[in-house]
Amino acid sequence: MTTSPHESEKLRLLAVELAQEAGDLIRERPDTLHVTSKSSPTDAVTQMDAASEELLRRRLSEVRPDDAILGEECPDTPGTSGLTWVLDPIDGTVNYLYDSLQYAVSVAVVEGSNDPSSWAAVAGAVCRPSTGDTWSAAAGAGAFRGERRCQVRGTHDLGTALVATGFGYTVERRTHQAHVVSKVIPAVRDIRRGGSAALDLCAVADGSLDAYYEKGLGPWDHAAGALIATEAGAIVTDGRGGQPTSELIVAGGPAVHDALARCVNKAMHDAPGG
Ligand code: LIP
Repeated sequence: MTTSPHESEKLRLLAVELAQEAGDLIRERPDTLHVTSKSSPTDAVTQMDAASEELLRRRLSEVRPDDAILGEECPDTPGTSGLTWVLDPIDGTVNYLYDSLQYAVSVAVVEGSNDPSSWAAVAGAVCRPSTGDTWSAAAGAGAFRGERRCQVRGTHDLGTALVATGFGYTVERRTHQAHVVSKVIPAVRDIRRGGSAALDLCAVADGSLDAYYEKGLGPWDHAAGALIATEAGAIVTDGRGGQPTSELIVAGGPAVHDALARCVNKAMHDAPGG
């Protein structure tokens, strides 16, 4: 990575500021949410997703005009600096739609590539507007929940690990994932399904989960949370030693990650569909 520790810290502070600004915007829910769908009738998006990303993009054009932007809801913006901001304006959109607490704004900045299999994460922040919590990290400088440093749990046995996962939006994908989770449930303490990948990864970072896995994420879902979990001591991979991709993300403490990756990979191999 070519970004200096000092510059990475400045970028972390900017990511926190931007995530919190967008969090303040979406926390003030309008009387009417205008809901449309994307990949399937259950893949919801609201006007607040768009408003959040528009705010993030406008602020980045002001303070980081030479950086590229990759966001969930708007077309990519090219850049010349070598840095790319990766934005999820509302992660956990269905939770937001149902007015439950587990939704977040995720802001990350990466360098070298905008492909999650090869980018180098520089800094990131995840804001949960419903509770005012913000997790953040700069590469090599640790992970924080507010001002408090995060550390993964030291669980040593998959059989006592609390594991989160998520499910996609198409019947074929959900059928496949139901088969996979049916093999994971007997192997772990219990399963949680929170509805936000970014917050699941932050939960691994601060020890309120032991591990997390999911197939089918967008790069914006995990860009910030994966760095935060890594900086808290987690191993975060594609389940096969590489960086997370849309095929699979597996995150967990050193003693649990490999066992979970083996369990999930076998279950995915044996499950129908994909
Ligand atoms: C969500 C992810 C979650 C996944 C959901 C959805 P979104 O992102 O954060 O982990 O299980 O299906 O993809 O769509 O709310 O930004």
